[in-house]
Amino acid sequence: MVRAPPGPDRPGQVRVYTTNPGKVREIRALLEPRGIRVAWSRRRLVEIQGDSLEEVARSKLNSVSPRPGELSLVEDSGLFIHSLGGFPGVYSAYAYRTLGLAGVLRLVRGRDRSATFRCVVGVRQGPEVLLARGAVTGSLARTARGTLGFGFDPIFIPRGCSESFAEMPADVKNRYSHRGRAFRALLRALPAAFP
Ligand code: ITT
Repeated sequence: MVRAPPGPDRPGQVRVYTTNPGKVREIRALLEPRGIRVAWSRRRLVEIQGDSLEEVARSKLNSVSPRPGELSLVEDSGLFIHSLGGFPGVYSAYAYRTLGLAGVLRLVRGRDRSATFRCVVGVRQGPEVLLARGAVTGSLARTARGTLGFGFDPIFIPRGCSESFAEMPADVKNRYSHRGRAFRALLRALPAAFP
């Protein structure tokens, strides 16, 4: 395939701002096979405690200074447990740090175990901001399973699968995951940047 040279509509690379190396592994597996270079800034961006993933993604993007020839990218994700009214949701990082997997599993003991992972990915190109969303519904395992992935992966089993996300390599997880879906939506919405 002949690609147009980098320009205002077609940046040379994407720069991902995240502290989470697991996200970067998955984002590379999504973008690099399409010939998109992924640079990583492991910086904690100013992150508001917002009411929605969209609000948090926007606030992260607002604290990024775009570099010429690059598309700045952030994402915000969370696990929404249906029987807990969507908790931990936007508090997922806090719940993961303080309760851990065992603590979250204790919260759903005796309750319906269905849950949805949601991801909002945002890019900023000059003054423009574009958000794309992805979600996957599944159920919480009885015990943690698998060693791959990160975060809540060992306790989340996507609907229609028998394995947890932590039992899937990144490219397989991406086929089902909230992140895979959000990035595919982003690629569809940005045909000029990702021809
Ligand atoms: P950045 O904000 O720096 O990108 P983070 O890990 O804090 O990194 P989030 O706020 O998006 O990212 O994630 C909230 C929590 O949800 C955090 O504990 C993650 O480990 C977890 N999480 C996000 N995506 C996940 C996924 O695909 N699988 C398992 N856990 C995930």
